[in-house]
Amino acid sequence: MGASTVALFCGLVFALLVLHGVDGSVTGVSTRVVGSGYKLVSIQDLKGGDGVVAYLEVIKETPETLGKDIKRLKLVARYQSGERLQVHVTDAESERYEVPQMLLPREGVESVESTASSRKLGPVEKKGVLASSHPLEFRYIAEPFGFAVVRKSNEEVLFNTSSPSDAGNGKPGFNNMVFKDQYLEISSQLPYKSALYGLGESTRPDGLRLAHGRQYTLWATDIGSWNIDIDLYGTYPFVMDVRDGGLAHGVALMNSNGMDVDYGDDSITFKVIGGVFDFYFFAGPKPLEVVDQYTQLVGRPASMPYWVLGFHQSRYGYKSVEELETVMRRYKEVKIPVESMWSDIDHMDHYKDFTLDPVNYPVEKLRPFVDNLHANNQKFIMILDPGIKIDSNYSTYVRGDKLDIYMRNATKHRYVAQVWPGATNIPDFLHPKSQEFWSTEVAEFYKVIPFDGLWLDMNEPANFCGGPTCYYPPEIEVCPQIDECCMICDNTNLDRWDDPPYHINSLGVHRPIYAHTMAMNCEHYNGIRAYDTHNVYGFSEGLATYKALKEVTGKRPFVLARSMFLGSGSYAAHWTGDNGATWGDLQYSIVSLINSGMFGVPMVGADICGFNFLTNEELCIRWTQVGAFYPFSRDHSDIHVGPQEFYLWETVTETAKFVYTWRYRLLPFFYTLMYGARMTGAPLARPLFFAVPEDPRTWGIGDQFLLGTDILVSPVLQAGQVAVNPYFPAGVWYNLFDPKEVIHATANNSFHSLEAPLDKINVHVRAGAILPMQETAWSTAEARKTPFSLLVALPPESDSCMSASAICDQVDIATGELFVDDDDQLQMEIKDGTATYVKYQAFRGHGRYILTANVTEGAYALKKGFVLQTVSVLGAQASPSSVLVNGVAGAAKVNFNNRDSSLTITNLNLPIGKSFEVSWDCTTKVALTI
Ligand code: MIG
Repeated sequence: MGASTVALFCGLVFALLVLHGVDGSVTGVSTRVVGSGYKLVSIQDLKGGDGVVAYLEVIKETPETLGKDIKRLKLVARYQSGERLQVHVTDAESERYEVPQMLLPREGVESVESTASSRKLGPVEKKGVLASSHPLEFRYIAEPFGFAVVRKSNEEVLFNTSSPSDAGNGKPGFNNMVFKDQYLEISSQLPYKSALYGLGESTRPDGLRLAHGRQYTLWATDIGSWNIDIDLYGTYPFVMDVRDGGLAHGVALMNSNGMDVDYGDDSITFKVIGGVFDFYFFAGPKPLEVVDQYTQLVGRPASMPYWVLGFHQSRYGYKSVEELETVMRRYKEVKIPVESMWSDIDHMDHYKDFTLDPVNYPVEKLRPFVDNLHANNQKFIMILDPGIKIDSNYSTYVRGDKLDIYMRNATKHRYVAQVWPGATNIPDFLHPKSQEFWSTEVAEFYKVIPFDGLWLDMNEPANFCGGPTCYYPPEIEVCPQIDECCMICDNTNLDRWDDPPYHINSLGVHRPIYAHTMAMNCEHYNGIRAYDTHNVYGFSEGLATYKALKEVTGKRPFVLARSMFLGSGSYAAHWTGDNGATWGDLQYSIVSLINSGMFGVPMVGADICGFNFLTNEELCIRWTQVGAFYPFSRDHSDIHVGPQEFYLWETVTETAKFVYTWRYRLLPFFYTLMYGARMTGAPLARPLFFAVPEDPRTWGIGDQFLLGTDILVSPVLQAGQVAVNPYFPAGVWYNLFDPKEVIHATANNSFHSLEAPLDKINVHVRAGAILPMQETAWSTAEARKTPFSLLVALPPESDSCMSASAICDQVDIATGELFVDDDDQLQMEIKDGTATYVKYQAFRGHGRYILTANVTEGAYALKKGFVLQTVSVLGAQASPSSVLVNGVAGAAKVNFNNRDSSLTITNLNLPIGKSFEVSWDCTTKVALTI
């Protein structure tokens, strides 16, 4: 592969609209394939006028090292609802693999119909293809063919596959879309040093923004996430792009083949080893709108049961049911609530799915343990690996064998992988009968142990061997080393699937892609190869597991999965895999959470205190402080390291008791955020640039996160550090734990240095927020039964509106919301009888503060007897002399705390399911100053 291509652009093309930065050198990663690209031979409007269908022909073939060029391509560009533009390019003559519709249902392009009349083929289509109401515009040039996506409101070019060589910056241009059977390449020009995000999954020491000069490889890989900058478990070909001024858009490439994405100083290049180009452009322009538009396409995040928000304890290496009991007892002794116990592969009989070890985890002991958990409102989650041990005495295996749902190799024999149980077959979750298989296994096992959720590991899928030729020599009965390959593999004569012409940069060493997974020439029931579906294997297992749980329990399922893809978040939550107990891993965890949220998987957490390597007290203290604010909060560790339950160190215990008390009080807030995620995709944990995209200083902040819009978490992430200097969006922020500490941030005064002694984490609440809360308890179910309260964070010194003639009583000064539901219902949704939604608003004017609740579908909350008892107001001035509840004085108790200027109104007894109004007069003090 040579440097870059020759582009015979003259000055007349639209591409000139995008001349950005002129300096800077060509970065190393962007080696592009030399080619002359394609030319447009015909283009027609789609019936309905929402786009075009075009045919392209290769101008001059590129060298055949990576295979022959596909001669004729068909391109469909379509404006879609949801502020989305699709650009789909495939072979004009024959069908190619695309992400299966059964996983990700979407409008196909096969059925598009064009109008009879052709568009004129000028050298330049200056106007582009207009859909009048759409915020984006598709433009193209005919030869060499290139397209651009333009934001109409400001004419900004968001994506541009043509880059003139004479752009004046001395850099070679590109116009060489390459389209071969096993190699697709396309580049887009970007502003110099653009701000991009996304392209997961990997661990990012560079921070939140994608780093110029790096190559991001997307290939589902079973490798510990303590390894930085390499392709991890999941793959998300999705980019968010923030431009000067703060306008954001998104780009998703709906393609599950392996790919390298090169990010240069002023370009991005996708190098994909199969499938089609199926780009979706999301117009934004707010970051949250991008996520909204993206999750409209790939699916909204899965609804979560309430208990998922509790604290979870897990460990690989709990030796017996007795040990589980001890762990639960010790947590109880130190008074830390544990919502659930997790069971890793330890409970299995020789690591076989859906079995119990008869010695250490016999059903006679495990079942009472689980029943007891349930009696205490606690939960039990069990792990599953996809590999099914080949064993004719193993009923699960036999049933799968009968249904014939296992993957086959190129010679149509069952493919044999080696995982924990030894030789296994791998279920084909695309097989029409695989759902029946999986649902049956889940149902049978559920009868034995009524688990509350399933945890999917090893679903890249992992294989301790790998490649097309591995077999067990007959003399080997049991592997001497359980997690190392003990099959014989001779991977010298590989076909073009196991050894494709282009080697993606897997693990940073261009290792063969069959390594550590099934052979690439393995086939699904319909002949589709693992080569194409590898990156959606985890998705397919996640979907099957979700459906199985739904059928078996009849309730809202909970699935936690490791290997994910665009859209997996509709079925599963995610943990960041095998991180390490290092300060670096603690830091990177925040970027990983934020990224997962952007990918449509907002229920996410990292193993608290670290999975791999021995943790230590200081690290575990800090990690616990942050982990209590992760959307998904779980302590999990490896069998090879010592235990790390919170009760093992007094300091960790103390800090955990403090932060989890707050987490449990905030459960209604967290759950309402999750409802928001379900409705609009909005992540729970968000980066600061979501709040202040117009301030470029926020673009790189990856060591703090917002929960929704109202809580800002600014943790210590380094050893020995006892101060932080976090960024605050302009406004007033109260220390959540000590509201006398008030931060006044302005655009010019954003960073505030704060003390952070070892026992303290800085968490702030935004003035303008109303947080719904309850009381802490031993479990989320018990917490749900406690009285509700509202934390109303008012901007302090509320002044100008206090005169009787004030005009601002129409504008709320604080808002919040609450969603409560019966979480046995499949989805979180406002529904008569099973869910209630309340909007809270605070106003001021005419000398009074007014807090209102507006209820939608109150019946559920009324039936449950949910009651609001207390309103705590931060930023109050002094004690009010009259508090009216629905216009009536007297009932409530009022207390003003001088120390932190907080006002507590309690004994309210207001049903959550009924709208209300509480008001109090502003103080003489303020009134006099007006
Ligand atoms: O090969 O099941 O990421 O959470 O404890 C290791 C044992 C397999 C990897 C998972 C980890 C889990 C472990 N698993």
